[in-house]
Amino acid sequence: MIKQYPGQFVTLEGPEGAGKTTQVKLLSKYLDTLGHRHVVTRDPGGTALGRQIRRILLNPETPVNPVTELLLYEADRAQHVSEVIVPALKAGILVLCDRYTDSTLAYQGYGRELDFKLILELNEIATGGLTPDLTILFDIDSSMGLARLHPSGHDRLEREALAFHQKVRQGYLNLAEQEPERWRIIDATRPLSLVQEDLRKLLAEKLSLPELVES
Ligand code: Z5A
Repeated sequence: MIKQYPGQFVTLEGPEGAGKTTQVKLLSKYLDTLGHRHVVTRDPGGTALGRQIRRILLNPETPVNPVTELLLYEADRAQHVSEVIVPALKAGILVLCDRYTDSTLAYQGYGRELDFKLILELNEIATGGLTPDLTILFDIDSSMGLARLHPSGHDRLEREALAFHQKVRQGYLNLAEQEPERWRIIDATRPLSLVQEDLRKLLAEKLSLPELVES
């Protein structure tokens, strides 16, 4: 892994309902109490332009071809990396990003079965080769994750069949296995407080932030 900027870059990944968003909020509050500078952001929708793209992407009423979908995620990402992520990393700030390039490999690659080489190339173009220092997989069985979501509010991806979500989950496990240095896996089926404890421990170890673990 090549260290490109003074700030540290952590991405949170996982299938539907794994609890990433809840956990990153809890972590952010804790970092605030420690006075540790950080940015919490998300993919898609981390910029003003990205929020417009996100609305199109997740709207179940508008048909979107799989390649169009892929290009929209990558367009969002190119803006997000240049406008939010890289400036924060250059300023030495910790960036916590809810989903990133691995989501595209998991959902559009393993889920939609688009060409991996194409996705890798587009990921490279959109990010300029920016790779996370640490990627945390919040792993959960697909039925359990989907059961956590609100029944009335399902977006385009959440409406996919269980088999699609199972391919996504298995895809994540494959990705983590291929790059064990960068990935860490958390069992996201456990209670919130235990998952948060694991998350802090992993960050403390991998990013040399001992203050994240209470003595
Ligand atoms: N996508 C893609 O296809 N390609 C890409 O390149 C990218 C994304 C970047 C973005 O949706 C969608 O875009 C996403 C992938 C796709 N698929 N979908 N749909 P999003 O940004 O709206 O949301 P998400 O990232 O998919 O969120 P999520 O998976 O639905 O949820 P989460 O962030 O992992 O979980 P949560 O919101 O924190 O929690 C979900 C519920 O579970 C909530 O009611 C919590 O209170 C509950 N929860 C959380 N943790 C626990 C525990 N430990 N126990 C019990 N209940 C819990």
